Amino acid sequence: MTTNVTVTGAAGQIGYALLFRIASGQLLGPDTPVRLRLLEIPQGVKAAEGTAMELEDCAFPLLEGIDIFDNPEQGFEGANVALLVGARPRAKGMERGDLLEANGGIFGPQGEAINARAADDVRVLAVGNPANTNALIAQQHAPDVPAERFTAMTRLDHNRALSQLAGKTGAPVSEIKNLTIWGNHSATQYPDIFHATVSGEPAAGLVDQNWLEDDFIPTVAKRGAAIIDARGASSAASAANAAIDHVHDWVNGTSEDSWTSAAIVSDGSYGVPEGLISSFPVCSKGGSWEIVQGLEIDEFSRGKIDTSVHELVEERDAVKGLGLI
Ligand code: NAX
Repeated sequence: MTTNVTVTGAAGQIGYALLFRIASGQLLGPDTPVRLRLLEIPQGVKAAEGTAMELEDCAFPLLEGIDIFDNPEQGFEGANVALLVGARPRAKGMERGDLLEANGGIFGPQGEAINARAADDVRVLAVGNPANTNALIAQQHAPDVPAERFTAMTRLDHNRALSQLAGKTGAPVSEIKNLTIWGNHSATQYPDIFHATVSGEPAAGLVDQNWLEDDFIPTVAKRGAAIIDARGASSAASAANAAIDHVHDWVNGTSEDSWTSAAIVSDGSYGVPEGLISSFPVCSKGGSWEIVQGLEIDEFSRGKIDTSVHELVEERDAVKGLGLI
């Protein structure tokens, strides 16, 4: 059956890196035809049309159609997968409250449109920043959609952490299992190696605490800024790749031998307040994310998790205070 995939911010740089991979079958698998629904603001429609022309020129066998919209109701009509990429970036001198408010103006109406128009099985991934809180805003505006269908992306952070640990230990990425990103997709996130293994060995035994605290954690958490510094533009292909990984695993299931990370609605696990959209160690089974339970959290990790979760609580309280949820 054809799957309708709505991508917001389709004319942006992540959109450009994402759409061709969706159309080629990498999002949902080689047997699933897709219909793309590109949602942009009016100023972005012409560029989205250009991208659509290029998509046509690829003659992807799985791509059954492309439609472009500048209003959310039409954009989310029948959506089975909704990738919320378009967001309001932080302008110079913008306070956090202004940023949250501007994004509330985007993600609130999009949540309502998803509630009213999307398919019953819709799965939503917020990529646009602040991703966790944008996902929360959308979720709160979609009371008829099960809350667990709203997620935010920390898979890029997860992949960055895999790659850093692989580089340090000299092992291939495929040998690293059970890393976790906890908390917010922000500089407070906590990449946790204490349950990870490298070729079956506990990762924490292979690296020292100084490297962990002074190198690994800040490198992963600040990688986005380092990319901007080097490239003169924010991560795009790697962000698109992570969005593909997230949705692919959500729909098709994670492998038996490792978990991954995703920001999903908390059920109170690991002391994360219920209802927050926070990153956890997760597996996907039968098309749903499940939080990996029963991990021991030592004092160091507890402090790091609490700091990031506290930031999410503050963001939630701020959007509540602004009347956005
Ligand atoms: P761009 O500025 O290249 O593109 C954003 C696009 O969104 C533009 O075409 C704009 O017209 C469109 N847009 C804005 N408001 C919209 C709305 N209301 N409806 C539909 N479209 C709208 O940004 P890009 O580099 O593609 O990044 C997109 C978002 O991803 C940003 O918020 C960015 O911060 C976030 N990121 C999130 C990451 C994550 O790991 N969660 C990592 C990469 C990235 O930084």
